[in-house]
Amino acid sequence: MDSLRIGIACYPSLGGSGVVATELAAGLAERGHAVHLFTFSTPHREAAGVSIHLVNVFAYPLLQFPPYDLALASKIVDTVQRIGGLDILHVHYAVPHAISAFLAKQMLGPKAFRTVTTLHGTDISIVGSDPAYATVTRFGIDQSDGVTAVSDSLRAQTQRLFGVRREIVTLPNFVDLKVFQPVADRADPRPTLVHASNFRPVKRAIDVVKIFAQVHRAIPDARLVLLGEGPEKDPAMALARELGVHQSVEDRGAVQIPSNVLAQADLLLLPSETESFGLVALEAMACGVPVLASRVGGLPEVIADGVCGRLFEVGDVNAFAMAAIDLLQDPVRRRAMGAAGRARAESEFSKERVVERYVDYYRKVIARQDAAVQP
Ligand code: GMT
Repeated sequence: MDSLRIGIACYPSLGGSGVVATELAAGLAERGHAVHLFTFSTPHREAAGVSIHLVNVFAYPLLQFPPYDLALASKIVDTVQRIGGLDILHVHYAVPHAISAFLAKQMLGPKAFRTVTTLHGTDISIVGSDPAYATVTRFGIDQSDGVTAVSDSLRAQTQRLFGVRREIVTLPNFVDLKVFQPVADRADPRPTLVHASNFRPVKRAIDVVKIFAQVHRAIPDARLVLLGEGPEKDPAMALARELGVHQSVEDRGAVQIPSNVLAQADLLLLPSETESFGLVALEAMACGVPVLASRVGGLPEVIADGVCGRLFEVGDVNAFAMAAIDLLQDPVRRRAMGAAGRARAESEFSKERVVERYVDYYRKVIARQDAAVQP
């Protein structure tokens, strides 16, 4: 089948939507499509074979808030005119990318591409639904030729919060099963819990430390490894000191590809307040590591409760801690859960499978007439 010319716009962030967009770009390029990625700094994950177009925002003293969305739209139009066209522009995280895509499309007129917006989570649940952006986010969603969400839960939440009438297709996140794999040898034999996140309040890093403190009381050689950076890292470390467990907490900071650390763990803790998908849970499953997570958002669609991990109510620190202690003391059950997680990652969420689903979706959107909803 013909190869496509695909533009991808995303945040270059270390986790979440930035990783999904970059991995997708690389996967599409590997399949022979011409891929152009638009973002404001070099993405953290490597994107072999992808042309990267960095957006420069012009700052001027009058502009208290330099308009990134306009600079992005301009960059897309200039690039499309230079390279001779794109078939699809796929933007990740609705705010403000769906609006930049709309603007670029208007500017290009009949020569424009079709647009696809992927909703990732906080672009709907926190940022996009804030009164400051709600109206324009709804418009951006309606004006996209295709819209996908990373879980059924996020799809339903979008319909509920925005009263969106148009079709939203669930295309889940995915994992590179060759990069995220179980390992046979452990560098450190101590029972190891891992938490990886951007340490924003929504991740409840304080709960992570409270859970670990209970585990440490029952299993004194247990350790907690923290991956990532963010506003609640310092408060979490301060609590670890207060609870007397700081010497068993290892702060590894921001790690580009967390596969080595995840694969060396016994359990992943993800006690988030809300989570549309929880990419790191899938990455841990691919490494054969069971996940203890909150029963919220899209997490139950990723983690089969009792099969590849356990799910608990948000904030139920005791339940998380008891389950962690049980599993750390029951290697047979833990390994069975880890193997089930790997099997689920292989059957449902492999990079090959999901990248192909995106290509099929692009072709469907390109073939369709009048995809966007009229205002
Ligand atoms: O809000 C964040 O935590 C960041 C955000 C992102 O765009 O990087 O994460 C969201 O998208 C990820 C990729 O689709 C999902 O795995 C996360 O669950 C989601 N975060 C939330 O819903 C809180």
